Amino acid sequence: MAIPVSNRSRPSRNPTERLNQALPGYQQQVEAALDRLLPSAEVQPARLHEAMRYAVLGGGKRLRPVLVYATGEALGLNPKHLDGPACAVELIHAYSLVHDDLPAMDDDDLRRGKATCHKAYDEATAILVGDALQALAFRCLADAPAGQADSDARLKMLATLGIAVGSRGMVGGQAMDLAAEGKALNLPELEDLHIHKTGALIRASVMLGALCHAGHHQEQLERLDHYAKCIGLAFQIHDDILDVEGTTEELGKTSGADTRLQKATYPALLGLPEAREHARHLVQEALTSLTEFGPEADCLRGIAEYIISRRN
Ligand code: GRG
Repeated sequence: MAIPVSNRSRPSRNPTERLNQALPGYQQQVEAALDRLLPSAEVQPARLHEAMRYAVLGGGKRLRPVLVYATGEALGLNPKHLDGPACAVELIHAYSLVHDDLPAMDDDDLRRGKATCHKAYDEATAILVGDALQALAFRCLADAPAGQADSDARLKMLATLGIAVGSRGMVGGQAMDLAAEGKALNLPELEDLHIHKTGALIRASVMLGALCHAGHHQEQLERLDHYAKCIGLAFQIHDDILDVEGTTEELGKTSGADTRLQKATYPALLGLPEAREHARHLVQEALTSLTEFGPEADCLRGIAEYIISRRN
């Protein structure tokens, strides 16, 4: 079945330009929505709410919410109505970073250019921050604006996110990562780990955006899903490269942490040039998945390019 696309069905000359044009607006939109959603630091328990706001607001690239808005844009939805899923994926992401930084996991002091949550507050508070952010993500997916989604679509979105971030998705990937420390993984094993740990939430971000469109159909979902799978893996490969090449100042987190923790990474396994080439190949595959979409998918195309050219 042919995918219905607008009659302007050609990408514009420069998807990066479209992304640069849209990015600040989408970042501000999700920041404002998160600010409204998170309980005020005046509300009891005040210290917990203050720490939740500390972990979420004022930092990060907001890649996952931007993917929700950009997918909506590709399907002709008004991004103004997508704050629910956009906030949900960012809240899950923020929770994963807070927990990942704990001494029991990666034990990091710096995140998004400032002290990690357990350093700024304490370990017990950081655990509770992660728990509460995760609960808030599902609540807001259930009742905040979500495009044209009816109750059935909402249920599908809740299930999609639940699967993506649970033991068969992100948390499972984290468990694989911890189990792999100090061990030599081969390429398929490393890929499997990252498809779960980092890729699952990126994939869910695109899927949630697509499920907000009442008229979506299967083939469209499959192409978007393949796009998301490819950019998710490319994102992680580039993250591994930045861990080797970037400075702590640029990254806003401790560079070289993967080497310190003896993690299996793409550069360690393939060498830097081949890791770079692998990421580029995945981005090309992601772009090919969008061939049937017109210029309305330029923001998604721009994101694919951005993922392997970013400096942090
Ligand atoms: C459930 C504890 C737990 C962890 C899940 C996502 C994850 C597994 C851990 C995060 C650790 C990490 C640094 C993974 C590498 C890829 C990644 C998710 C990087 C951070 O994402 P960015 O670059 O961060 O989008 P910003 O700060 O820009 O939002």
